[in-house]
Amino acid sequence: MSYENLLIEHTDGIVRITINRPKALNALNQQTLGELEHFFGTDYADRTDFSGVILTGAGDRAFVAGADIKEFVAVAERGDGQQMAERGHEIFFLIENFHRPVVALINGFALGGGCELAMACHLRIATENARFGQPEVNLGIIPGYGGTQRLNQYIGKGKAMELILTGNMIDAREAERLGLVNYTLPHGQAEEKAVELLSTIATKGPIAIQESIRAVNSFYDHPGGYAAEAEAFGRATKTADFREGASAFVEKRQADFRGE
Ligand code: CO8
Repeated sequence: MSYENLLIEHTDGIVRITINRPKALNALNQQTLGELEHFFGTDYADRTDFSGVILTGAGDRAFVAGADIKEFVAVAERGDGQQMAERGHEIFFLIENFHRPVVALINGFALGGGCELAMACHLRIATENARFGQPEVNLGIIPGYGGTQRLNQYIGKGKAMELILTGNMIDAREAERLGLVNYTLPHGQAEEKAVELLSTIATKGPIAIQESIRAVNSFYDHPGGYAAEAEAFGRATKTADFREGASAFVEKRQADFRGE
């Protein structure tokens, strides 16, 4: 499979993946999700000729600004929101359980599915202009790619609830203070830090690294929460509020929610 929306580069034993849709602030459309699935689930699933992955977004404005809203408006017509969320969960589990460490290099907006993608990675390094949030309520829906589960894990229920219910964004320093990112650094230094961390990890036993990832993840192995999220996401995408929220985004206006 050739990649349309992912740039893949090998340097010094590290694979850099750049999500390359800068005009849409690197929003995750189905093609991009499929390519991530192929990279982590097939292409590189059994390869051992690299020590880790750096995942980032093209340009200097966004890591990933969420699921592609213009594309998923059609979910309201098709009625398959739950299945879409379940598919996203499976792809993000591939990243979370990948046999080599994956560092998200967050170089701008990490919103909705973008924040969820960063949280599925093993480590997160933010540049100083990075902004994080789960703004799905602005669209009349809820996080659907694991945000209701993983945000709790990183920052605790109280702050996770606040971010999910308000849709507010936080900056990189606040994200670091809350434990959502490992480091916040100026642009040039952030990538160096990612390389430094992966280089340190590369000197350890690869089996120990793989088993550590499995064991740490097993602490959070509560599939019921993800199923509940997918069901709730599916219900939310069947509402008039979602159609209004998505239309308002496309038309660049404030949404008028009726609770219907
Ligand atoms: N999807 C599609 N296009 C997007 C997205 C997106 N998520 N974000 C930005 N864009 C596009 C804009 O439409 C715009 O395109 P155009 O130039 O053609 O008008 C371009 O990127 C630049 O964006 P803006 O002009 O809006 O730039 P601003 O600097 O004014 O604003 C923001 C930047 C604040 C990031 C703003 O673009 C924004 O709010 N984006 C949406 C963020 C958002 O709501 N993300 C969550 C999406 S929902 C989600 O992720 C759910 C995940 C689960 C889905 C499961 C099943 C599908």
